[in-house]
This record gives sequence, C-alpha cells and structure tokens, in this order.
Amino acid sequence: MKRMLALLATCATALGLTTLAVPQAVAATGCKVDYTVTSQWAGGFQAGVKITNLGDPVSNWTLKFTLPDAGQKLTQGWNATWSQSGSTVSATNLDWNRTLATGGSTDLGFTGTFTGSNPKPSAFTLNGVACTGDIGGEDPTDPGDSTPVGTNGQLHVCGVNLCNQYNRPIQLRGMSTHGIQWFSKCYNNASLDALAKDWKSDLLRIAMYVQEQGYETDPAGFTSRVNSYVDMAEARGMYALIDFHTLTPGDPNYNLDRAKTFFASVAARNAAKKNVIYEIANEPNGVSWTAIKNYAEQVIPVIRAADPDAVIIVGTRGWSSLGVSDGSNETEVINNPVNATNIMYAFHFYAASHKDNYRAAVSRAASKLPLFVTEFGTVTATGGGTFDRTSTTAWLDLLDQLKISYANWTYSDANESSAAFKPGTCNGTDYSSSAVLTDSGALLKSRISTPDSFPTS
Ligand code: IDC
Repeated sequence: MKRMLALLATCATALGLTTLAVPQAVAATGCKVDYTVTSQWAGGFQAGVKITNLGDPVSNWTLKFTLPDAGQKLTQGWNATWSQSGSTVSATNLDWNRTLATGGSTDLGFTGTFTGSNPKPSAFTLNGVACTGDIGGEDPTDPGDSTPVGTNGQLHVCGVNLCNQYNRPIQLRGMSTHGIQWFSKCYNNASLDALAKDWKSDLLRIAMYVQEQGYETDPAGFTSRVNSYVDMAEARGMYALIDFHTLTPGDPNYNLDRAKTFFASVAARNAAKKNVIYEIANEPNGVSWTAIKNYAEQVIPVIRAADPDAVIIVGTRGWSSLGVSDGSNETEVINNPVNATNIMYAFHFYAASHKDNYRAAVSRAASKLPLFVTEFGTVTATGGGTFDRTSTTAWLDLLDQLKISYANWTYSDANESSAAFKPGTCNGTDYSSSAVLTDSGALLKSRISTPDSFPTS
C-alpha cells in the first residue's frame, strides 16, 4: 500500500496533476493503527498506539476507539490529550505532533484497567475516518488488517448468528485438518500459506482426536501441537477452531476429565487471542442429549474461567446430527438448551449419505438455534466412497443462504475421497496448483475462495 501511494504520488506529479485546479476535490483519507499491549498485570495494562496517516496531510487530529468491554477504563495517556466517554476513548494531538504528513506516523500510549481477557479495542478512527489501512503485515490480527481475523476481530453469538466485532452476522468458510496424530506432515508453513492465500480460508479446524493414538497418549504433546497450529492460523489472520475430537467411545463423558484438563490449559494459554473458537465434543453418539448437555455444562465453565469471551460449540446427538441420525430431531435441543451464553451447536453431514431430511432439519433449526457446521464431507459418512457434487452444492447453497459457518473434512492427502489433496501431496511442497487437488478439493477451493464481503460497520 505504501509503495502504491508513493507510485500514485509520483505519477500525479509527473502528469502535473498537483497543479490542476480540481473543483470540489475530495481530500484523500485513510489511516492505520498498530495497537500493542506492551505490558499487563493483574487488572491493568499498558498499550502503545501507533497512528499512520495514509491520506492527505492533516494538521489537527483526533483518534477515537472503542474499548472492548464495560470493565475497561483509561487511566492515563501520553503524547495526546486523552479522555473517555462511555466505552469511547478520544486522543487529540498536542501541539508538537499536530501535523501528520502522508505516510507520517506518531506514537501514543496509555494505561488502563480491565476485567476479563483484555481483548484489543476496535473501531479506530482518525478525524472520523475508519483506520482500516494496511501497509503490510506486522500483525495480521490488527484492527484494520484485511484478513478474516483482522476484519472481524473477536466473534460472539448474537441471536442465532455468529457475529463479528461490529455486531454483524458473518459466515466463516474453511477446512478441517485430518487427525493431527496422523497427518502432521500436512500442516506446515507452505500448506497453511496456501490455505490462507490461495483458498482464502477463514478458518482452520484443528481435529485433535482424543482416542486412536491421540490426546490420551500424550496430553502435553498434543496440547502444545494444538497451540502451535493456533499460532500458525493467527499469523495468517485465520480463525482456529480447537476440536476435541471425541468419536469412539461416543459418550463425551468418558473423556470429561481429559476435556477439563485440556480446555483449562488451551483456554488460559490462548485467552488474549481473538482467533480461537472451542469445539468441546466432535460427535457424541450412542448417548442421550441429556448426557451431552450435562457434559457441556461442566466443560463450558472451565473454558469461561480462563477465556470468558470466546465462542464455544457443543456437539449434538447422533454424530452431531441434531439427533436426526438417531431418529430424533432439533426439538430436543430447542426444548432443553445448554445453560450457557455465547455458545453454538454443531451440525455435521456427509453429502452422499445425508440429504433432504437432514437439510430440512437444518432449515427448521436455523431460526431457533445458533448452528455451526464444524465438519462435513462431500462423500459418504465413511469419509470415502462417492463424491457427491449435487448434494454438496445443495448443502453449501443452503449454508450460504443461512450464513452458517462451515469446515470441510479434510485438508489432507489421506487416501480417501473426502481429502482435498491427492495422496502424496503432503510429501512435497506444492499445495497451490490444481494438479494436487482431488474432485472434493477442487470444489471446496472454488467455494471457499470467493470473496467474503464481511460487514465492517
Ligand atoms: C474418519 C477418517 C478416517 C479414519 C476414521 C476413524 O476420515 O481416515 O480412519 O475417521 O478415525 C466423522 C468423524 C471423522 C471421520 C469422518 C469420516 O468426525 O473422524 O473421519 N466422519 O468417516 N463423522 C462422520 C464422518
């Protein structure tokens, strides 16, 4: 962006445009804010705020931004005149830093108090203009960066929707890993660059199996691998869905103690991040909704104690089918919801196995329950078999229309038709060319890479 501005300025000068008298010329505006918490202690913090002017020179300025929760308060600031009204903080220039040239910047700072997890402020404006400028990648989660996390910030549930920092409904579209105990070779800088940049994926679901050589065999090792994938997603501005991948046995209560230990650890470690969503039980099966709800009501408080503001997703009965695969339906959840706020319910489908009656359940449930399709396949429920383009397209059209977020099984080169990459792909370095994609991968890449147009006001 900086280079482009310089280039435009050079062209304008070369063309003599600066001397043209343009009636009613509109001043170019734009700004970027780099916000950094420089230190934090119990209940208090200090932050640096760097303003960069990307528009025409300004000779007086006021920076405004919104503190993220009612508990946050400005204590004192420097290098500007600071004030707070409600949750809005204003900082007006002092005499020595009143002018900001194009590309010029100034550093401010403040101390404040906070409750909760101390997320970053939002809605930075300079003289009333939103600071959405991005002059290149120091921190992709900065407000103003154009990545999914940079644009949407900390998510929350509003009504039946997933909402962004502007309280507007959004849909996240992305991919799930395969079991990280088997496919770690598929998750590296090159593959995640391709996911973020070529696929333009909004999220990475991190499928941490609990059994089948997963978490239970090495809790510390798997916890640290999950954390490093969270960081790799964050560095690329993607959301990270931490999936406690229970499958067999199907009763999540079998893993209740493991879940509490795992989530206490990952929630404490990732509390300050904006990109983390927790999925507490992949696919409960052979177990009642009451038992699942009881599990959820024990695990959710453990996460909330460490990370109060993150969205949490609860699996549903019958392999997260809202009960449909067990001959039940969504009413068992609607009539007996989990006693917690800021949560969503998981719905999973495999397009070649689950068709109209499952789509009907989702259509009915979508106006009553916040739903997140944390896993689906384009194939049969075995993860293999027929790739069903027609049913997958019907599903994705429905999810788009209902703004239901989704992650596809799998971003891997497993030798099964649900995998996005052909077998052997993860032994190489090419994750971008069409030659490495399966039919399923090609369809998903074409669906996920279309523009998101997330609302920003
Ligand atoms: C499958 C994998 C397969 C693995 C099997 C058992 O694709 O390679 O051998 O699990 O671990 C789910 C599960 C998901 C399944 C997937 C396909 O969440 O773990 O993965 N599936 O069967 N629910 C419905 C389908």
